[in-house]
Amino acid sequence: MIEDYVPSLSTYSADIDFVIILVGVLVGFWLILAEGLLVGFALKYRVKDGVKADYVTGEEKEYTRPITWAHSLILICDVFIVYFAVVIWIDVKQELPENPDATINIIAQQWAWTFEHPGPDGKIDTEDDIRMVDELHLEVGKSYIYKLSSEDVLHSFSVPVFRLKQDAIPGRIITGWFTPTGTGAHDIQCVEICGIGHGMMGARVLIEDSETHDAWVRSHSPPTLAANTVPERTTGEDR
Ligand SMILES: [Cu+2]
Repeated sequence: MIEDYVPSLSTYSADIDFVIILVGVLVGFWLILAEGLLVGFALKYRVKDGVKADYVTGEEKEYTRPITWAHSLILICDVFIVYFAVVIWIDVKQELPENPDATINIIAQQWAWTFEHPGPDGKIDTEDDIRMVDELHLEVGKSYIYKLSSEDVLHSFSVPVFRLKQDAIPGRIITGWFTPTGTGAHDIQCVEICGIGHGMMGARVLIEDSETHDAWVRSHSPPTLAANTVPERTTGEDR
């Protein structure tokens, strides 16, 4: 339903959609019922010639019973919502993959995103890291841990196709995860008002198959390392 508008491209995006639809259906049902009764009663008991209005305190059993029944049923709906919300929250926000395939650093600042990807060695925080501004490159099917930080003010890292939203807080490094399940180029947004340029703080996530991703890593590895793979030059050319 929701994926017709925004593709669902992470292992947990369908779960988030499920909770959104669950809340929408349950709340929608009670909204329509309550508004229907309100309008129905307003019409049924509208002013009539010769009929004096009654004053009802609503404290009598016959009046409190239907309210108690409706109240209890709504509380049961709440239990369902809270149960699914907590289970999914734990999966998305509390637990991390045990053996992630890669770690990336995400640095927010007014008004751009810097993404640090592992270079050819596959490890982050090493010399061959690939730094990109407003461009996040991922490989489909790989599990990623991200370390999110902010250089200045509050920002919020949002990837709609992953159904992921996480605040970036200055002075803190926030760890989270995702596993992309489909390829393509999609939006990244900042969803926390962070200054005059907030609206321009968009970026792209490029989810690639392994061949394309490997080629991208190779083409962005630092020149010193790339030189190691090139046959040695003769001394004549060096001069
Ligand atoms: Cu921002």
